[in-house]
Amino acid sequence: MTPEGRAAGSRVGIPSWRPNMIQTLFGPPPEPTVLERFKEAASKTRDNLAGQIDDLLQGKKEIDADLLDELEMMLIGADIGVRTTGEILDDVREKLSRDQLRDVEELKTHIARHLMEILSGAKTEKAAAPPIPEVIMVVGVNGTGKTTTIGRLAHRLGREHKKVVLCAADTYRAAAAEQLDIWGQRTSSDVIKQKPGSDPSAVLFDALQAAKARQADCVIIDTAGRMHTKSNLMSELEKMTRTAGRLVPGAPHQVLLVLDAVTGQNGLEQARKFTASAAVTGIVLTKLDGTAKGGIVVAIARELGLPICYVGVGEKAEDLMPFNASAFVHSLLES
Ligand SMILES: Nc1nc2c(ncn2[C@@H]2O[C@H](COP(=O)(O)OP(=O)(O)OP(=O)(O)O)[C@@H](O)[C@H]2O)c(=O)[nH]1
Ligand SMILES: [Mg+2]
Repeated sequence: MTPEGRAAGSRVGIPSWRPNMIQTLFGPPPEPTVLERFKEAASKTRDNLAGQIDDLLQGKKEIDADLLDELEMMLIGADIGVRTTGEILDDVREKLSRDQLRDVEELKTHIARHLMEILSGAKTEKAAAPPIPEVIMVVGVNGTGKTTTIGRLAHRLGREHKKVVLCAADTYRAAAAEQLDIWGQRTSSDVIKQKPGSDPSAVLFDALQAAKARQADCVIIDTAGRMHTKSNLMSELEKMTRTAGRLVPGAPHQVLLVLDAVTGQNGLEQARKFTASAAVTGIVLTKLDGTAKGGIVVAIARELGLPICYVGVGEKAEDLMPFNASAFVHSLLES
């Protein structure tokens, strides 16, 4: 019996010991829904937050001051942020004083609504049809998951039959271009690279020329990991941005900052610095599967007003999901 079989069987409520026969009769198991995938990805945060909230609220009818204090600590513990947590609690207290919150179930619904408002408030406007070629620059500190994100994005675009060019502008390490090459092969995307140590803007120049000549739909630029505190490396991003704009009007059309969910609140400071140098347009939050502090998503939307475009939920090609605020909030609060 395969683990896949077990999962498939249990999901549709069918005994798990005959998955192959079930598949033969009824075809492959249904794809998990967006909510199911978010629940799986945010399971650590959910076990932490929803589990704690459920324990706290279990058997309680009344919402008292002690309960609210504990709730406050739980929300902060999940990295939702001190400011946002304070706002939620102020709001709850006000509603209580007006008799607008009667029981613990209403309290939970109220928190969910508040989180949804924050997540839906972040800017999300997107051009109806992307320009051709659409130029997407991917930035972030070391090891956050930039290259893996690029591979997974190329995989998504490939499934939409888009022609993708990957630009190996991380020229600091030879291994970086090799890593991108592997994703290029996996996703049938062209990879444009130069020898290690080359000027990243020169590689970008080549990649954009190639993309135009080959009539590619999209160019995704892999950049070297850099500390947001190193001003020379940050100005290199500014130079790349200027180069892109000279070759393709309006490029880069998207600048995605990749943040590692595990680093929590530290990501906020990175985001502020990268936004200043590289005009970040959206966030990719990776490794959501590896943290109990997924509430950082809320802090980012609240503090930076930047949309969360995608979340990384694993290391495989299909483990990048467009962010869905409603599914995310439900996955956090529903145990
Ligand atoms: N579990 C999990 N691992 C991830 C995710 N995204 C990336 N990783 C892993 O994180 C590690 C670093 O990923 P890279 O894509 O190489 O990170 P990078 O930002 O390109 O790194 P540098 O180029 O060195 O700055 C790899 O082992 C990835 O497999 C994710 O969403 N979930
Ligand atoms: Mg990389």
